[in-house]
Amino acid sequence: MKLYGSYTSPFVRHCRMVIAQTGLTCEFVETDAAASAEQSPTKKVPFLVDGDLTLTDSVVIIRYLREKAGQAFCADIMDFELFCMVNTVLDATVNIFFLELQDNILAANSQYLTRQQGRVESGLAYLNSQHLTDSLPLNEGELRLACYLDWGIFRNRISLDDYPALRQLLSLAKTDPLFIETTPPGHV
Ligand SMILES: N[C@@H](CCC(=O)N[C@@H](CS)C(=O)NCC(=O)O)C(=O)O
Repeated sequence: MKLYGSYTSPFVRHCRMVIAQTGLTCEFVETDAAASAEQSPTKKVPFLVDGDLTLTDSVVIIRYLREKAGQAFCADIMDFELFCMVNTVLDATVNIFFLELQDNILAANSQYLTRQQGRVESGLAYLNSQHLTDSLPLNEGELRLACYLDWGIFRNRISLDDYPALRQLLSLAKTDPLFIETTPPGHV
């Protein structure tokens, strides 16, 4: 089994966390944008290849890995709701990030990106108001959230100054040896 991705991607990090948690054997193949454009129809990372099977999205990859290890994936509907909500906010943040990085388009100059930025802000405020665990292990939605927050801070896309519950969740995640082990190079 091979997981293709970059060390910095929060989507890939979540998959790497699940591989570490489940103890499954999976080779990590570092893959840049040019390689993913050639090798995946979605032109994104992560993607996973297991024999004849190719999976092209972190959600299906995580479900596949959990089930292969005999674990449930988001059995609780509110865990799945949190997971999906984080995905929406994460996608919006990644969208803003790439448009600025690659095309120098700023949210201030784009009506749609302004809407995306608003989505990030209202999403973070809502997530901060949710009941989040104060002890390990994190559930799938909380793990998704921790991967997002750590990436968003590293990329200077978000600030948690106004969000104590999100700060607390990220601090808790950082006490997990596997979360530390999957920290992208360059993160502090
Ligand atoms: N829905 C996808 C999103 C993956 C994604 O957005 N990956 C980013 C890296 S963080 C990517 O490959 N972007 C390349 C592009 O948009 O061209 C998943 O959950 O796997």
